[in-house]
Amino acid sequence: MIPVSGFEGQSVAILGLGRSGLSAARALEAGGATPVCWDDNASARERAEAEGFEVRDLARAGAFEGIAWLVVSPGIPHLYPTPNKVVAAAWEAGVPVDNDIGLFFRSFGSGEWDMYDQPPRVVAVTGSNGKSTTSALIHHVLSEAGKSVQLAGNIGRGVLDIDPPKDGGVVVLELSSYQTDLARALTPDIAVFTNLSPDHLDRHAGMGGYFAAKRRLFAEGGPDRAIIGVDEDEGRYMVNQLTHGAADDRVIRISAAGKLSGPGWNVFARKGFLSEYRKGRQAGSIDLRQIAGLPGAHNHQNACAAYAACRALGLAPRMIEDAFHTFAGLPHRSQRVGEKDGVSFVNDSKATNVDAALKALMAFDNIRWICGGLEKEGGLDALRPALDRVAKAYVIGREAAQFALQLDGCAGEVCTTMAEAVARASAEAEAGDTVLLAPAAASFDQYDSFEKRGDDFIAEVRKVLG
Ligand code: UMA
Repeated sequence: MIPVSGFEGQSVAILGLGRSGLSAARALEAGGATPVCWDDNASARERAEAEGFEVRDLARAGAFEGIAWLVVSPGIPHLYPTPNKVVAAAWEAGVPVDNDIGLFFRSFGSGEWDMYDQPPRVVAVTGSNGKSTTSALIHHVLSEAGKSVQLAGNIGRGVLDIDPPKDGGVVVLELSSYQTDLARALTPDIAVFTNLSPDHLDRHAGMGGYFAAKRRLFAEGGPDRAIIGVDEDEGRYMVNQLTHGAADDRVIRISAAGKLSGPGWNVFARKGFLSEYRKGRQAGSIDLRQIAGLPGAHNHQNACAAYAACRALGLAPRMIEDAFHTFAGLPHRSQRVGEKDGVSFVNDSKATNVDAALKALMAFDNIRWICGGLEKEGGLDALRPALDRVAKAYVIGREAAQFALQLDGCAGEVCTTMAEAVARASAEAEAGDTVLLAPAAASFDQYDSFEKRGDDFIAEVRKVLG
């Protein structure tokens, strides 16, 4: 745990008692503060009480008396579509609002580091898609290289839960837009921006607000080194804002869309090969087609981002390449579940939006595509370029019929349930086909999370595999 400093003897309110809220409460207490906790869910409150924390209804009049700071969980709206009433009450009472990420950055440094040869460093990864895989891949490569490395953030572990870093240690943080938007301190050594496509628009009042939230990670005085995906205008804009000229190598540009040139530091994937150029000279190259854990152009972009981060940390190209070969991938992201009679089964339940589903589809041919669920804003038109890869769509979800109507570029069947979709897709699949779950929609109409949806797919596939 990283004890939170700066609040000794003060009361700090915590709203939301899930993974980030409870770890913040523990870390505040360890730093000498008194956490005052609230969650709208009674069982979450009971868990906090069982740990001995004070629970107080923070929406009650006068609840903020004597409170120095408010820490809000990422899943709780702090501004749009409307601010949570506790957040609004903190504004009214003049209490600064923050989150566990802000507390982490203000508490991370320690006096003990004076004795270290190499101060610990933080790599923070954000972007719409690929940030979990990129973060996990950086973590994997650094572990293989023998570094002391920890992984936390949006990937599932509260950032304050990590152990105090060792001499030369690295902390890799996956950060969502919810987290970067509210944090009052964001000072990673290296920051990565993978890509940008519409997501969570209700929480940011549209695309401008969503981009602004992610950009905070690169604000003035931000990271020593920025790694930026330049396949969208927003990435190119940010590179321009951060550099003092084309040769400025504090920014590493990455692309999975084609060759990057110029005198700066560039890493790109083209025709399955990753290339690194610095000052106009080639510094490294990897044949990504041989890396089983990173299939498809979207994973090649993740590979470029992770490679650049590891190079910025001083690792040799050969060491990174060797570690790529042993990366098993993450569950629910291009996850190979098995194969039977020449038919592959792949779980990409994490493809909760259209852009992620498009990338998943572009990684395969002859696809038996399981899709559908709670549709996000913007419709399905962006999927069109991939539909000629789809042999047939098997649509799940409560609104499956409505979803299927929008897929007029390929054959489709309304299946509604996962069991039906897997049974139908596997019955119709021929050798060489891939049965791919890439829903292009959230899971919440039928499941608690995309993980549960992916687990259901795996359970149904196992029945087929026997
Ligand atoms: N709650 C309220 N009032 C509300 C809403 C929620 O009291 O109006 C309470 C709930 O009852 C619950 C708690 O808040 O007890 C949940 O807080 P949370 O949703 O922020 O969840 P945590 O368990 O703290 O998990 C958070 C991240 N969740 C979200 O951003 C929604 C986790 O990312 C992250 O792994 C974890 O912190 C540790 O850092 C998950 C996620 O879904 C994976 N992220 C989104 C995504 O990837 O798309 C952004």
